[in-house]
Amino acid sequence: MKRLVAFYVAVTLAAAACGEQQPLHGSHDGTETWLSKYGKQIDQPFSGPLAFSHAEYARCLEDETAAFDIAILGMPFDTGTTYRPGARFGPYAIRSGSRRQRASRGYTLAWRSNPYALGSKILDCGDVPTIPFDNALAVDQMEVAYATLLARPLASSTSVWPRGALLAKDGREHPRIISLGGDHTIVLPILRALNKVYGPVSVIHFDAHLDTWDGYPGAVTDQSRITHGTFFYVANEEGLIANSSVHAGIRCKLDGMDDIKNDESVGFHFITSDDIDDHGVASIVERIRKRVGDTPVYLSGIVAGTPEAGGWTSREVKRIIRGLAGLNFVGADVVEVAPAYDHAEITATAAADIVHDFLTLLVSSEPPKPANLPGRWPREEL
Ligand SMILES: [Mn+2]
Repeated sequence: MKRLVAFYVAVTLAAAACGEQQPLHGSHDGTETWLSKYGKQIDQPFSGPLAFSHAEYARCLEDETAAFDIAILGMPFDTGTTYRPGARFGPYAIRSGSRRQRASRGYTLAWRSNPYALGSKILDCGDVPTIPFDNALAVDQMEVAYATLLARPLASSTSVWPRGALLAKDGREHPRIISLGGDHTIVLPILRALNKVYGPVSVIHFDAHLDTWDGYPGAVTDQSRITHGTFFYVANEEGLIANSSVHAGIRCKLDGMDDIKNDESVGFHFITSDDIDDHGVASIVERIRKRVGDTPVYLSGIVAGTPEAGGWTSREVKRIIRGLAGLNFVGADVVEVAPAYDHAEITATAAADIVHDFLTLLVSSEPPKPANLPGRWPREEL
């Protein structure tokens, strides 16, 4: 009862603080403007232009004055899929899934920080207008776009990631990009662009599939070798991947153990989806950290795409991601969100949430430490 009274007192006080009830017949006298009466045009979660988390948006490829430390970049390319096309609508879907996110409400208990409030300028740079009729042309467009943004100066006048300058071949700190796919093929042009800045990078690859196959039945031309299941093989042929890469969550069917031998020759070790039950999150984190060490790391995360039963939950993936903070991340992506197969936007919402984790990951120097938060279980009175 005491609590109920306190609640009503609080509600009454809040109502008084927020102004008076508007008369039902209307009160506009013709002189007040929106700005004078209601202030800024702040988007509701369901209103406003479609930028990631209502962030500032620029057409960065053509606007050379657009400044950022971390860019969100859409790559709506989906003609490298072997099964379900439709991820060209992924950037749209992930941005739509992010509409309940915003910079002023970016603090999470899990990280105990807000990535938008730690000094880095985060900008939604729009989409690469990939051509849907010619994969070779589209792959080139994505590489040129990525390289263009990588070459931009930082928005911040001081360093936001000191290790970045040490890792780059030119000794300069480069911006970092979180790409929204698109099918997984987009990683090949991304690795080509990153290679020119950092040399070969380790890849942490969250996926059911290896994506290191050397071809696809009937794909007899050079371009048709490049698919969302073969791009790592091609990347290794081109010397883009360090021999310290790792897959996480593997559970696909294989031709046999030759696939694993081939995978190892491409530069990967792997963690299966069952390993989370046998070894736990902490061991998986430790194994990934040990594998990539202090090399430059590219993080690639698939959310849906070609579905395989028995995968990790988004909660498990989020915990692993948090454990990876402090590694030398030079870029990241979320790929294979195809909204046509996404019931009630659950995949797009998860993908947008993981992008928020990636943003926090890029601005965090170490994993969040467990803390006794007020009210957190276990507490005697609960
Ligand atoms: Mn994949």
